[in-house]
Amino acid sequence: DYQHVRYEVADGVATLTLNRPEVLNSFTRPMSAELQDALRRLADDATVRAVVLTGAGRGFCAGQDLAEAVPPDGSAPPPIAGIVRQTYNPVVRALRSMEKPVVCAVNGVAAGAGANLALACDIVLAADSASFVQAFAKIGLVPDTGGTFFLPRVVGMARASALMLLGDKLTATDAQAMGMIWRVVPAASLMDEARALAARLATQPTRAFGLIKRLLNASLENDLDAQLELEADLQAEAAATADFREGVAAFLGKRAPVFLGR
Ligand code: T3D
Repeated sequence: DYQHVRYEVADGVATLTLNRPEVLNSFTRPMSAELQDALRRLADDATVRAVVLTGAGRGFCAGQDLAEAVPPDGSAPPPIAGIVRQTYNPVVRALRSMEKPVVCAVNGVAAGAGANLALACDIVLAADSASFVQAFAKIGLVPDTGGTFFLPRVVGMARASALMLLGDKLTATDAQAMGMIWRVVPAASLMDEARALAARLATQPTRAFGLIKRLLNASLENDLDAQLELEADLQAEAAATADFREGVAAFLGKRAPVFLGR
């Protein structure tokens, strides 16, 4: 029921595909609205225990649709602060607060907001043909979509600065080498690998995964004492789950655990 996002669920795994391939899945407000709606649905759907985010066609996402940002007919562009707050910020928040793992399958170029969308996901796989571009400064903008928050934390200030100031295209292999993404895979097997990874995650203790995400989010800003306290609190939540009881019983019984995600 979406026009610009494909939404498929099978065996506990949801696949969201940005679907404007003719413009490398660049973001319009309608596409973002659909993505936000899809992410809300997934967050609330207990049968979904892992998510794959990818793009249709040869690109992953080329960031803001520049024809929408600066209408070719000369009409006034919409106010940008509002666009960033309504189009990008809620997507980043939804990905980070989603209490289930999101695997990003970067199938091609990820530019501007598209590059930073990938950084907001939990595990990033990229096709060997994919690339990452902090394209913003090339058109006189600053990075958004959480990029100035995540990129220096992920690759360090020196690399983040050069990537954002120069706007050079980074190959998937270089992105992996600098720790920006989890793994590069052959383009032909990207979706199989991403689905297999998500399928594996979907059989694991989903509640613990949600709590791990909460801890990792908090670790980006907490000091050690606050983080130790939060670990104690969330460990209590994890230990109260049926999956914890099952994990221990399976270990002691020398059998494979069957986690139900609760
Ligand atoms: O402004 C605001 O609202 C604030 C929010 C900002 C967030 C942002 O993301 S700002 C950054 C916006 N994105 C960019 O500046 C990237 C622009 N695109 C590119 O630099 C290149 O297209 C790529 C490096 C991504 C890929 O290059 P290439 O050579 O593989 O493909 P291409 O030929 O440039 O693009 C293919 C088609 O997609 C082409 O259309 P055509 O000629 O076939 O009709 C191209 O115009 C279109 N396309 C690519 N990116 C965008 C786009 N159309 C609209 N907006 C785009 N961002």
